[in-house]
Amino acid sequence: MRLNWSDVTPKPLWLNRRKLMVGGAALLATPALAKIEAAKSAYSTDEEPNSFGDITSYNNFYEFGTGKDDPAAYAGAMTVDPWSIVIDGMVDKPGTYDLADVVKGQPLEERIYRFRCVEAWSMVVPWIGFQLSGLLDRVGVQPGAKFVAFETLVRPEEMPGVASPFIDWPYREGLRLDEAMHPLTIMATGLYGEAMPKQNGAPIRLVVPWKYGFKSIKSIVKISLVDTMPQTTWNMLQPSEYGFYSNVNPKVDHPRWSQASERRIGSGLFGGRQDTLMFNGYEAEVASLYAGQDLAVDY
Ligand SMILES: Nc1nc2c(c(=O)[nH]1)N[C@H]1C(S)=C(S)[C@@H](COP(=O)(O)O)O[C@H]1N2
Ligand SMILES: [Mo]
Repeated sequence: MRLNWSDVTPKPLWLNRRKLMVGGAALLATPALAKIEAAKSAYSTDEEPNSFGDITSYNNFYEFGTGKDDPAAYAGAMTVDPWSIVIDGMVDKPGTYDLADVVKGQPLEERIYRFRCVEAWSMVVPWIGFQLSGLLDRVGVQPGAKFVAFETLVRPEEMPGVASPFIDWPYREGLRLDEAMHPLTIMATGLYGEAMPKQNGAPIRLVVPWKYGFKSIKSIVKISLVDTMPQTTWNMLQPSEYGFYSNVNPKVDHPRWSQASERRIGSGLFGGRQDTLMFNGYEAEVASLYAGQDLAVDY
């Protein structure tokens, strides 16, 4: 069944979003996005999605600056067409793939996921995407591959933030192969039924809903299948605070703050603090991946 985003979004939100668009702020940040049709996924939470305005105006995308409003202000300069992704390492079909070729044949779904930042705020986002496993199956993962490494675009002339050397660009992230193959792990190409806004990681980004938000790397240009644990940006910056796994875990505090609760972004109806759930509420689906691991050691 083919659904439009307005069919799968609760009406009050849809109206609210119309108002925001008419109001101008969201419109300025996200001009002329292409509509994407996608079926609603059974993996969706039934929690209320945040507004399009919240999702596109409160962002972390350090390539455009460290302020929450920097991505909405500056990501518009990023060219996302043409876009290609290098897929290399231990794969049967390595190469430089055009974005259209990466997406080709992958069933797009709307996945309404909880999304939890390590800074103890959260949102609910109606992503559009496909399972990373579908792409990995297509390029053929070779025996011996144990991890997947990802890199973001670095284009200084379009990204004012990369002039700051505090991050060793490109932004990088990684997953263990079983995490990458998990059906909850998606490559997202849009949200709210439209092509991905640039501040959210256009044209394609990772979304791993049971991990802290920084694992969900944006604007991906390289995917490598490797046999050793890859370096990741936040682990390189501060290994005592950010481990490779970075599973949402209310029982393992960040050294400088508690992870027991979170602030749901948004005002009025959707605002407020709530307890953080183990694996961000996806415990039933993913806990078995970590059987036998001490999550205080593998944080
Ligand atoms: N390339 C890149 N990807 C990134 C980041 C970044 O700075 N650069 N920030 C991460 C962090 S800390 C979070 S919380 C999420 C934010 O995603 P959102 O802006 O779509 O909510 O993106 C993640 N992916
Ligand atoms: Mo984050």
